[in-house]
Amino acid sequence: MRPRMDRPRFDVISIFPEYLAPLSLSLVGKADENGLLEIVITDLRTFAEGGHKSVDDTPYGGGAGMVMAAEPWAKAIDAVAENFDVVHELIILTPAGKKFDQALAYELSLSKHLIFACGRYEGIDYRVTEHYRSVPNFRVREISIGDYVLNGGEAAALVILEAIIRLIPGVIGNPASLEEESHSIKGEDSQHLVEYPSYTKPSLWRGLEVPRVLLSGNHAEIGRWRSEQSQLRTRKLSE
Ligand code: JEW
Repeated sequence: MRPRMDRPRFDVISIFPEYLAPLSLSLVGKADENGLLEIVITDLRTFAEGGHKSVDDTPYGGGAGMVMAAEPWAKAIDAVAENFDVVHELIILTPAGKKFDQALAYELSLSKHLIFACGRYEGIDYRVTEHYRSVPNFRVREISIGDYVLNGGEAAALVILEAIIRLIPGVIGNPASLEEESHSIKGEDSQHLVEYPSYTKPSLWRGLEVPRVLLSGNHAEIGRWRSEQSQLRTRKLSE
């Protein structure tokens, strides 16, 4: 019997399943425990053949390093997809992918089933991407978290999962904080405002005072000051 997809499901496939352990902690882990969503980690090596359970091989065309073979990936992806009669968003982490941003986090937070394929070495045989682009009910996205070098997709998957899962209704206690953020989404260009600086008690700490306006209780003035600070910081970033 197919499980009813009454909550979003997140599958993560990796040869380092222990790297994904943080997913059972904090906000994300609590959302899992509370039944708001389901996260399942799969060890790719479970789907490797032979005594060595090898998942990689030398690259066609030569060059340094190893490439992850297509077949273990296809077996793992088919296995996590077969139980669910929904659209499967297959997220392939790769530095050659589309840069992840908040707009993409919102879009992905509406999905019922996300599958994260975390490669290692020189990445995954590209035919995995090509193949699933032609499989019905699959939508394939190649995503990067930024222009820097990582050793594999696991850290990228953790970042993307946290950004998506906190947008799922019920995961964050205070929807007002989501509301406030949604203003920073509009304008997909980099001209949107960054946050103003925040302070808490004590009002004097190591000789540093909290800006006086924040202690004034004048909310109109506080609002103006914060918006001015956001603009100053935004301008500073683009210098
Ligand atoms: C990412 C998956 C799998 C990096 C960012 N970096 C890099 C790189 C790698 C192999 C070949 C060429 C470049 C390492 N690597 C990954 C890196 C995702 C893999 C192997 C990645 N987002 N996602 N910034």
